[in-house]
Amino acid sequence: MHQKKANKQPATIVTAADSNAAFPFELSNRINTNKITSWQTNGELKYSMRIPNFFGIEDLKVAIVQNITTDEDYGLPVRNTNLSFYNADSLLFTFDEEFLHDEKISVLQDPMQMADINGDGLLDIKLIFRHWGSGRLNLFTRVYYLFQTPDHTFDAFYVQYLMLNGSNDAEYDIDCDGNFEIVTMSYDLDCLIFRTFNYLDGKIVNVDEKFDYPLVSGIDFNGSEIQNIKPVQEVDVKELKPVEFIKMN
Ligand SMILES: [Ca+2]
Ligand SMILES: [Ca+2]
Repeated sequence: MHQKKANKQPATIVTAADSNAAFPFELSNRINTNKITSWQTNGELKYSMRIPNFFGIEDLKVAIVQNITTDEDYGLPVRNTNLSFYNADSLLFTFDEEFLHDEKISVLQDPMQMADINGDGLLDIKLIFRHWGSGRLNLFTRVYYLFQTPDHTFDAFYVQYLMLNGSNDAEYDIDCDGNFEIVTMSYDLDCLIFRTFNYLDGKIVNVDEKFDYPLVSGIDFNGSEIQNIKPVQEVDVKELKPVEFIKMN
């Protein structure tokens, strides 16, 4: 029986004492991704890679092309980037600088990962672009999820959340149904906030209600690392900034 929750919904409060893991979802199945770093370079500003048989018998080809133009107002160089995905040699779509904050992209630093995130038997793609800032800014990460569709193209989404240094995995199968939950981390009201999302029927849907999320944890930051996790007061979920997955195609 579904019951409407009260407005002042206390989020689940996490403390480090709950388990040996820092957060409860870390006890769930963590996704096992293949990191893909085999970029071929064709000149300093062009990179490509081909993943054999990604779409059944067809290959996935990914290409990054950058070019330098001059800023009209200040005469400074501006790097423009296109990121394109192909089924074999047939172009599926291109992300341009509207979505790619060009100067932050480094194919050497930003691994592309491959896994069947939603458990439908079709491989999916995740691209991680870290913010090149200092301190807490280092945790801000732009992530692109490309879910393969049965007709061998993608449903592509963009989201921004926080990632700890050295961590690339945000997908856990909390309810063991084969569809990995995307667990986003954000920083709001001086707390770490964890939310859960699934790719379902071509959309990204929030599934916090299913898992009694969001999880809320108090933290101390030491530079860009979380130093300490401490209990917090109840948080009004309605006051939290939403985490938005933006459909890109
Ligand atoms: Ca899949
Ligand atoms: Ca699941």
